[in-house]
Amino acid sequence: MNKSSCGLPNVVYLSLGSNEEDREAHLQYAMNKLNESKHIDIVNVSSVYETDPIGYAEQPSFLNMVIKINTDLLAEQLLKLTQKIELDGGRRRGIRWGPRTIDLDILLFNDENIKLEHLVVPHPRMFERAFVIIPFKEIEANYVFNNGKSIDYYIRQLSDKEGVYKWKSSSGEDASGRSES
Ligand code: GSY
Repeated sequence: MNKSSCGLPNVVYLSLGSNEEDREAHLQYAMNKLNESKHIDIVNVSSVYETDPIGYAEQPSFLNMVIKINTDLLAEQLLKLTQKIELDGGRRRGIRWGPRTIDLDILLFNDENIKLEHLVVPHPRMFERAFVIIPFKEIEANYVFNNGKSIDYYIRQLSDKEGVYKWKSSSGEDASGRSES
C-alpha cells in the first residue's frame, strides 16, 4: 500500500469474496496480485466480514471485504485483470450463484455509468447486498453515489443486516465473529 497513486487517476472500489477452502488465503492472494500490478495502488481496505450466502443457500459462508484502489487501467482492462486473478486463483465457472474460490467484482469506477455486455457499473446488485454495503460504509462513511443517494441511505434500505459479521478487523485483529455485527 506504499505505491504512489500519482498517475493512477481512476478511483475504483472492488468487492472480494471467497467461500471455498482457505477463504482468508484466497482473499490475501487476490490482494497480493492486485498489489503486484504497477497499474494499481490499494488505498483503503475494509475489515473482513463473514457473511451468510446469498442466492444459493446450501453453500459455506463467505468471507467478504471491499477495497479502494487507484489505477490507470481502463474499466475493461481492469475487468480482464480481475478475471485473470480469479482464474489463476482457481475459480471455476460452476453453479451461477454457487461457491467460489475467489470472486472480484468492480463496484464503482469513478462516477461512471458503464453498460457493456460483460460489465455494468455501478455493480447492479451492490446496493441491496449487505455483504457489500456494510464493508463499503466502513471505508467510505460519507459516500454519495452518482445518483445523489448516500451510503447511509442504502444502509437504511437493507432489508436484512443479519448475516454479516466482522471476522477480522482491518487492523488485523480477530473479531468476535457471529456474536458481533
Ligand atoms: O457476488 C459475489 C458472490 N456471492 C456472494 C458473496 O460474495 N457473499 C455472500 N454472502 N453471498 C454471495 N452470493 C454470491 S453469488
